[in-house]
Amino acid sequence: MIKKILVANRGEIAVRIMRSCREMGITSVAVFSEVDRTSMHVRYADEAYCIGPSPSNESYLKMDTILEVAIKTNADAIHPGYGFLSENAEFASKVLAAGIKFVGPSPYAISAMGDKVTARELMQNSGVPVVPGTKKPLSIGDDVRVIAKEIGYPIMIKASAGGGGKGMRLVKAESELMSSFNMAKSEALSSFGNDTVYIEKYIESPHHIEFQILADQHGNTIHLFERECSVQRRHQKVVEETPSPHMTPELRHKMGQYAVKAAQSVNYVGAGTIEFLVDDNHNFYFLEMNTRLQVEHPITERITGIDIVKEQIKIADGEKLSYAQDEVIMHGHAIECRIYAEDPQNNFMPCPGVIKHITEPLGLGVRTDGYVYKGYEIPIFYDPMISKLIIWAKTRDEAIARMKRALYEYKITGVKTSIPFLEKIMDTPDFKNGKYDTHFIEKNKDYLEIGEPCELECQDIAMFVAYLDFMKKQQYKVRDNVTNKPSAWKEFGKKRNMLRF
Ligand code: MV4
Repeated sequence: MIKKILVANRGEIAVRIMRSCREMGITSVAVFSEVDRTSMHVRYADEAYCIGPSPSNESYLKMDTILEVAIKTNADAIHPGYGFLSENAEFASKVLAAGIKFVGPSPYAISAMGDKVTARELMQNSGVPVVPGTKKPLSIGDDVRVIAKEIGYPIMIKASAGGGGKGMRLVKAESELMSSFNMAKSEALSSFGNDTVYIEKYIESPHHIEFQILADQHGNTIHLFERECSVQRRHQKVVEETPSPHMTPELRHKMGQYAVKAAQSVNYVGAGTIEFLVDDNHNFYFLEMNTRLQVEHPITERITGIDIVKEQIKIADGEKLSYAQDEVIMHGHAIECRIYAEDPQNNFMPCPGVIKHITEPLGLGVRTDGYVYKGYEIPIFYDPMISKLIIWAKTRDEAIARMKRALYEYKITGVKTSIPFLEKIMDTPDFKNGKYDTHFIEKNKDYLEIGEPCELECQDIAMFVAYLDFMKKQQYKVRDNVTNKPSAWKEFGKKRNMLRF
């Protein structure tokens, strides 16, 4: 029985994982870098240990240090979250070798899917449709020109060790082929220490649709429907929704079956995601598999009612899946907006700094998965995503209206955030109509321009006026209106604050 889990991560996802641990009666252990001493995951955890200096490669990526903490604290399992060591097969092996459960798939599944050429081969052998392209790794003797011509331009050259858009090159004509090919190879070598590349036909205006998978150790594999992830900027997702407005029940059924097949081809265990490109004619192609919990998992949780982290932990503990495929029912519509500490008016530059004020939206159908608090300083060392706003409603239109209401309520000062940009997206006709693909942001860039800088200044001024008003009220003592003595609530509030922080 898993009684204690070390969470090898930080930020919102570390808190998210610990929340499920708490509900399951599992003790949580946090690890943190020097700059993260005051971070929320450290406060939330039952125990917390410093594992080194602030740069990730001196702390959150230190496999042996993290393992040492797990062993010393008697943790039964390690949850890697996303990013950092989550898709590192060597780490998964080391965890297992230490007799600790890894909340994730086998090292074999991680490395097979991490190598995109191997993943394509596995899929083809299982009959899962892949993007037309090279069947084997390109080798020195191959005539790249002939291969590219056979596939037909435009083509994409991708790094086998890449993924998520890293080390990708679009080639429109043979004249650009060799220089792009050589650049792709040397880029792959310097970024991933592996210069293997492969070629795919370029799919012009695809949708990026992924399926959530759950698989237990007893051979049961199910999917939890799709997520539409086409709203991206520089290969970073900005808005995700489920169900996809591009989906039909027939296509969902077909893609769901292939997603399950894809996972079964590597004897997958745990939560995973199968990414597809889908064209306007509903042709779909396997793109890659992510062998971890994803940032956008909460929208799936919201429409299915399934706590994916809880399922991950139960699976790692050897339990059978709690649901059969026909027991997984979709209810309503969910949208997630990722809130970044970035300046949308200055080329989305990361905007680290101190949170002066934060008010989070509340009310029916609203969830926020965040970790920052008033007075917290966002470090420069990690991802600038500070929160995820997850909205549910019965219909897509209602979900968009509710998202706009929640974005309106979301007040963060001290740092610039992507909130005004997200509000614009919710107002864009192509988004409102559900008629968008991976080129959405580029196509609508004039519409998405944030025109009124004074709007942001006004928010600051409004917050300052509210603050002055608050300070004025502070001058009056809070009194019990019956006895006229200082109210006991005041003392109670102080005690609670001391206990919590
Ligand atoms: C593609 C593609 C079109 N054709 N491959 C980008 C992220 C990574 N997961 C794979 N990606 C793509 N691969 C072929 N053969 C389109 C994308 C793609 C994309 C491309 C340009 C701009 C935004 C994009 C968003 C999602 C996917």
